[in-house]
Amino acid sequence: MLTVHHMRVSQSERVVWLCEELGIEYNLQLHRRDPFFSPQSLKDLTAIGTAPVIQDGPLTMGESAACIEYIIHKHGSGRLALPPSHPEYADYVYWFHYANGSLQPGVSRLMSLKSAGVDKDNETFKRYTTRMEQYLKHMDEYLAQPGKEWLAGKEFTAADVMTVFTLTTMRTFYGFDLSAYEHILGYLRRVVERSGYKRYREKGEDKGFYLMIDGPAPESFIDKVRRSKA
Ligand SMILES: N[C@@H](CCC(=O)N[C@@H](CS)C(=O)NCC(=O)O)C(=O)O
Repeated sequence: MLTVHHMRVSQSERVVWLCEELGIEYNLQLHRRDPFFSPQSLKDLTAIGTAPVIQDGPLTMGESAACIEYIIHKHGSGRLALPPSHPEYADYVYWFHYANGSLQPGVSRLMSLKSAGVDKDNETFKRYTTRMEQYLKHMDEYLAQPGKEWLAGKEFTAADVMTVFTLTTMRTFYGFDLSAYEHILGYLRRVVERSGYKRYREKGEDKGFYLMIDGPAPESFIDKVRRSKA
């Protein structure tokens, strides 16, 4: 049986959500941050020690995109991936890779600069802030087009599963503002209505955690910690 290791409030939400959308059987192992990074129980599983991790027979594997492709093709009969013959195949491949190739690194860079105490007026900070705005505007413009309800058009796919963490939960680590992106906000409202997403929130024990689908920037974890120490 497939085992999915999920660390609460982390990128591994993608894998739990995927399994719920596919409706496959899996064994869920929950981990909690200790206090911010991975607990020893996760560190022991892979060379890098980050979440997610999946186990399937002799296989133990991390890296969300790899876990998602593996599960779709080994356990999901290819569902939620689009085949090359599909008219929206290029959109599917593009947005699937955009998630961890551009969008997530875009926020991670800003989070790292902020946690290192770099000022927002710093040239590098400003350059990466502009780049992040470009990433979001690009996605917003795509979703504004007729027939682009999801990132691969009319069908919900794994490209959506890859992307939503960065637009929601990640905002607790770096609280960026989505107010200017009405089509992204509309998209997020559709996402959270999905029964698979609701089941992930329940089973992944992320339900008590504030759903970050509103426009204004939520207070980030870094700010909360600084405020509590002030
Ligand atoms: N590119 C990796 C990133 C994994 C990653 O950095 N996960 C974070 C959770 S959001 C983590 O485990 N952080 C804990 C740590 O670095 O100790 C993926 O997509 O799986």
